[in-house]
Amino acid sequence: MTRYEETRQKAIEVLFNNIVEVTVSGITYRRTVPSKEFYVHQWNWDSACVAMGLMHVDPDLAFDELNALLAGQWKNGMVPHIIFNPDEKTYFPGPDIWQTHAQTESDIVTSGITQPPVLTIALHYLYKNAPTPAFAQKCIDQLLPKVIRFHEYLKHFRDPEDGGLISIIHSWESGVDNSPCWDEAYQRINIDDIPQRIKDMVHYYRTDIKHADVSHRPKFEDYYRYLYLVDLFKRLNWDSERIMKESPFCVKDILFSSIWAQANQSLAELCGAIGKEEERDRYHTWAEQTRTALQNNWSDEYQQYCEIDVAQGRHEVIHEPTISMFFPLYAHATTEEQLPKLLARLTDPQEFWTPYPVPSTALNSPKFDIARYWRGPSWVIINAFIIQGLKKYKDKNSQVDQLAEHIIDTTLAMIADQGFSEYFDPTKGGGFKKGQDTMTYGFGSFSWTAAFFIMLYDMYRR
Ligand code: 9WN
Repeated sequence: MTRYEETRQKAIEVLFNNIVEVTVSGITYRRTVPSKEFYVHQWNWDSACVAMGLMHVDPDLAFDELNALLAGQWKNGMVPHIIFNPDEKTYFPGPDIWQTHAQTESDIVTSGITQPPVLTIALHYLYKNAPTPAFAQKCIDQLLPKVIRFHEYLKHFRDPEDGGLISIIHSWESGVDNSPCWDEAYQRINIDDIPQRIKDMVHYYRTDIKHADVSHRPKFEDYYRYLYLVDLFKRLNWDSERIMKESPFCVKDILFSSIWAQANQSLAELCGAIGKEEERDRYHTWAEQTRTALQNNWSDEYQQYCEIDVAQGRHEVIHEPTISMFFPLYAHATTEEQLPKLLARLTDPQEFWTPYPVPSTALNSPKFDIARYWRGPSWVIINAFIIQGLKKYKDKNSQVDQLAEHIIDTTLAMIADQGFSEYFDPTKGGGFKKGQDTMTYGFGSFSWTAAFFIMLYDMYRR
């Protein structure tokens, strides 16, 4: 067996080991947790990525993963970012903090915000690779209607201006929780104005730093703000319209919107494949609209796509040098003019072209922090999206395919050498000494790291 075949085998073990069965109101759901070391519930975009990886191993497990995720859908169509396991009490903030019971369609307990709609892309992946016509039909009958409702929710509540870009109301929705992108927007929530009871709650209940190195995780000030928003939304009775108007954090997110564009593209193709032409055209139009909006958010001044802070009627450009700027590649939104400019940044060794790319924040940014969560380390999920984004341009620019191939090599090597960590030191590369240096951060035996190893290996190297 080759080294990568062995790693693939280990990846399958990681995934199988992270599968749990949860019974709610007599129905048993089979789903994967991101890591048993800390993330003991089901997360939205993690599960969507895992479902695609599982599709290469056991399609029924892939189906169950999406089915369990969509079972937590809200009455208004939102698919929450966490579907809780009521038997698990260690993760903070748990269901008692969110108090969203009245919002779900079932007795399943969830968080009250969402995450990038990778799940639509996953559903399309399951459908395209269905082992039997019956499997494909099950995807259409049981999952597609719920995914359509999720899209209608996002369009209606998160793009009320109908401009194509999605607003997020909490940085947890972006998936890149403490990215420098959010620093300025969060400054608006003055730490001194946050009630002491929220700070006390964070100090008393915060569990992540009991399990992980405190220097790898978001800071206390971040957590105060995260929980301040949760508390506010709860006081607004989880009314999406009011939250959009009143939240001090509301940002048009490039990463989320890029996934949204591809999700609409996937949904359009899926609807087209089953003869739903009206729906196909509708979601295709949405995909196009978002691509145009992303293109228009390119800034010549900052040489990147920029988020926009739109909280309470503002319109302020955010231009932090982070991996979010590469996501329009995945949306297939990057224009011929923008492409070389974007690639110049990706391949700059001072910025993103490190021995183990792609660092979540540019190396030369004053905000780069080698070990802290989304402020420096390389994440496999991000690499996987950037690789697939670059691959969309391989016929347009000869350099692009080489870059994608390089990131595939480094990503697979990083996992084969270092294991299935949550995130990795982007700088060590060849200088890494086995047994002496550490390159891995966050929690171990991580599901999406394993899932993407399987996918990237099977798609590009097997
Ligand atoms: C909050 C599960 C999730 C990922 C996110 C990642 C992290 C949670 C946390 O873990 O967020 O949602 O507690 O830190 O930032 O992208 O989905 O892996």
